[in-house]
Amino acid sequence: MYQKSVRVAAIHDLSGVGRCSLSVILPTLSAQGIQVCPVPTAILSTHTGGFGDVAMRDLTDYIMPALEHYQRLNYSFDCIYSGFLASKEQVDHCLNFFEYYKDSLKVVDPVMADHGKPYKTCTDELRKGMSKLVAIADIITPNITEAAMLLGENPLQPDLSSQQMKSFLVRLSELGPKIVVITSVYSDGHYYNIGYEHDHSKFWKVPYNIINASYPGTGDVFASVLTGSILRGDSLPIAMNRATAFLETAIKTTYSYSTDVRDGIMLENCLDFLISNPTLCDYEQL
Ligand code: PXL
Repeated sequence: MYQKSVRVAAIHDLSGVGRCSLSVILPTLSAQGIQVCPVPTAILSTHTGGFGDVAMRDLTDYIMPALEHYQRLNYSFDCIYSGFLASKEQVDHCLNFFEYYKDSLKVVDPVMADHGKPYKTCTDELRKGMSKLVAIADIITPNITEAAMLLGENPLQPDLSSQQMKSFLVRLSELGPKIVVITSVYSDGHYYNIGYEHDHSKFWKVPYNIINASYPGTGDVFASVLTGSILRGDSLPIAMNRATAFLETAIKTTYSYSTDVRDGIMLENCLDFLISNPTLCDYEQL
């Protein structure tokens, strides 16, 4: 019997080395039983985090013809999921995707920055464009630096109280998305991924242990596991739990091998966790 799989159009770059963007989004969602249709925004030899001069081909003029082809085919997607964009023009192309597939789940990962600093490729215009995408999204998944940038606050955020965490979540939701998840939030000696569901007025947090290394691509993996989990019907706190637990496993596995951090997390060693899809319930209310 033919079983239709859940299908996602993933609008992200393809970086050859460094395990980020489509290189991790494809296996992560596939292991969760989701079909990924990549719409590459750019092709890069490596990510932009520490490998020196990158060979890059900007694919700005590819996205609209790809959308037009899918329109001619009357092809459907259950979810449109955008991330790293290579130019400000790509914001409008993503908006066209989101507008055409208006009944699909709209996930925007506003990839712009980390650890208090914008990525080299993040211009002021791209930052403004990301706010437009956030405004039409159902779900957004910024890290704390990106969350602060979207709200016009200092990208370097200090220790946050529960009230401040809730304020971040609510103010981002007021920009448009009904579900907001912020990663890498530091509060009172612990790290958390935090979330908010506007429709249920519920706040969630999932704590995690931090290790002394920072790997690229972890935000992409987090957002992909979260998206896959929600598309499979999990609740928001369980999806946050699954994404956090998977990353904790993958990061600790990688750290044990003392690899070059620029190579990212050893995803391929850990995919069994996503395939077996264990029952989880380790979340807290914020
Ligand atoms: O993981 C975010 C990301 C995506 N794509 C490219 C990047 C980065 C982060 O550095 O450089 C090209």
